[in-house]
Amino acid sequence: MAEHESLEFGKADFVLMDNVSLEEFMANLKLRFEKGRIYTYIGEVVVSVNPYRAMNIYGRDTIEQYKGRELYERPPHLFAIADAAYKAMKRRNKDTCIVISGESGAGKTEASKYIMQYIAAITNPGQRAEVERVKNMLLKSNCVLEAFGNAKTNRNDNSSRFGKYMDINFDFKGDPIGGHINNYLLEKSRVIFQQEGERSFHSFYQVCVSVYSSIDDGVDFKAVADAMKVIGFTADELQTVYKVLATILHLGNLTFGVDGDTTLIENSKVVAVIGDLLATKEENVEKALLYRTVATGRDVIDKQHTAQEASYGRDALAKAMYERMFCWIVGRINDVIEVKDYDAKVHGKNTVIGVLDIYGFEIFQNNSFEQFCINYCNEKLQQLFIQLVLRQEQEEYQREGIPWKHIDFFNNQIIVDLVELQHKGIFSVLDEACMNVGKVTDEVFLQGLNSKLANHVHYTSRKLSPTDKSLEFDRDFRIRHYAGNVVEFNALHYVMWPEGKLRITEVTKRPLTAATLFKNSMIALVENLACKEPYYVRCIKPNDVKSPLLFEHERCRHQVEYLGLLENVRVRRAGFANRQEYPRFLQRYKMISEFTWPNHDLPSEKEAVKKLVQGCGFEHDVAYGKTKVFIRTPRTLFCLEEQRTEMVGRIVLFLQKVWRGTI
Ligand code: AOV
Ligand code: MG
Repeated sequence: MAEHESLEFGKADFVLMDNVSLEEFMANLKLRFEKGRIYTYIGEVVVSVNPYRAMNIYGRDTIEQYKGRELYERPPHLFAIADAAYKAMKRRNKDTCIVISGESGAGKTEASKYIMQYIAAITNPGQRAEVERVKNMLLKSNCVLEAFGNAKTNRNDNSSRFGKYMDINFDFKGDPIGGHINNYLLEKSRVIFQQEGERSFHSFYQVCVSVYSSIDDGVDFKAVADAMKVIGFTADELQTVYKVLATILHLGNLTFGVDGDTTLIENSKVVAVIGDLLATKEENVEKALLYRTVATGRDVIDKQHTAQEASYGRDALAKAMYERMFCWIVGRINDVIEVKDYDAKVHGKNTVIGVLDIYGFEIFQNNSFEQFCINYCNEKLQQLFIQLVLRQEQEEYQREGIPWKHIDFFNNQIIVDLVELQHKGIFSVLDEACMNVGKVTDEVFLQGLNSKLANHVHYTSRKLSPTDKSLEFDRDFRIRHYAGNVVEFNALHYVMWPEGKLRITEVTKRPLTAATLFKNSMIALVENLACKEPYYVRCIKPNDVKSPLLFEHERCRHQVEYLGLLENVRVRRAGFANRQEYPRFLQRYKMISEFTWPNHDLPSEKEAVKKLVQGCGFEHDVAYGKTKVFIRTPRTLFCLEEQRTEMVGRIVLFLQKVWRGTI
């Protein structure tokens, strides 16, 4: 429980609520938001409410207050969770990760940046130049990735349109020596289409320096260019990036028409510009846009596109160019920040802290393949949270024979299965539909969904529910997500995803579809997170109008419910903050009790631990499992640690005296 805060600001830890009820939870959340206390704990989980205003709580002085302190010593803060993840990594040699979740605009990306800034600020006390260089690169990479991977949406002026997982590697001293970024599915359709009120990726406006009221693209352009130079992009590489951006912009201006049997480009001047930018002849550009190469038997011929095919091709080219450039930029950053084999040998032990900042759950007017993937990704992370925080916790108590009242929570595994299950899930059906080269893919896809998922409670479609007014078009289908939000998709949008179609290569090896690639990357991500010690930040968006004053009760309640925060409080209250196997516990604290130091004569280690705990007066705060001792509040652990430190000091002093012969 966090101290140093008056109750006037509400309860700093939801675990301290008088009654665990939704009303009390909401009242506390609201009070704290209104008092400018945007962070509140549930044990070690940070709940954060987006303040929508600059807060004076991230400066150097605040950092100093959190550095090396225990979680419950200071008011709740992201810095405390970052410090806890850092300490666990450094003291116990554990890989840790910080998982930040919440819907679009809830404050995930801002949180991830503050966490990285904190870690940068508290490390490298020796000011080693190489470490400073690495830290600078890691921080600068954010600015570059946001320019190319973020965009203004109706939910968020700076919405992440890609998922990002960043590992920061530390040496044995606990200083950052490198990192690695994994990026997940960029929403590249944004390059060719944006909904009303939205923009394409920031980078396009930065090169054009258009002015949008709340985004100063001109200033950002300079900042991004400087950051890229610091990271090591050469002047040539920067020029190339600008040329690719310009090419994509010009591609967007191209229109196609027909003259008799011939498809033609209506604005040929644009072709010349594109040719110039790509350093190729105009004819090559024209040919690439108007023809496709097909193999017929032994011959390879150029077949002319229809005007519509040509415009699909133009869009696909623009999207692919942007995506490849984005991946190339990520790759270039990784080249520079990755720990090289040589460094690893020099630095020895190498542990990591991973920071995950993904695109949040979202529903648009038209939801296509990309929203589907984004929302599936959020389902996966919710599943991980359930497994690690809720389920595993309960299972461990059961295994250890600790009395435990089961707590119900909604398990979203059923929706994860709906999407990813082999043969039956939506991704599998999509893959199958894509194999029917030549047929009308979206129809096959929808038929497959309707036949395989007809009885699934989280799926329906216009065909299955013909009277449902919200399913307006024949190709609409709907998924009920864990967030309780109902999201309608239109199968038509799926066909506009050319990578989803299989192209058969010479060796008849089928390339994996975009859907399968994404699914695999999510499964790998979750596996990677699951083997680290996780820390959670759960972000809440207080209103839809970016107001610092408005706490929309219904909106917040909904998020509290679907994030499972109340269940989290219940599990935490019934649970124990810390647990250790008996031998390990004894080894660490045996010197603080006369019954166990230097040796004990009790029948088992469990009995010895009991005696030790009783002697220290912590009996009321502890439970004994089959193999582990469970400690309810962190304060008890803190006291044990303090006593241990004191005893170790005394023992060392004693030994020194013996050594010097003064005793
Ligand atoms: P997101 O990452 O969760 O959405 P952001 O982190 O981009 O959301 O936050 C959205 C906006 O809210 C920011 O641009 C800030 O204006 C404001 N904001 C968030 N956190 C803070 C804070 N701690 N202090 C002040 N302002 C804040 V998305 O990427 O769309 O899912 O995909
Ligand atoms: Mg974001």
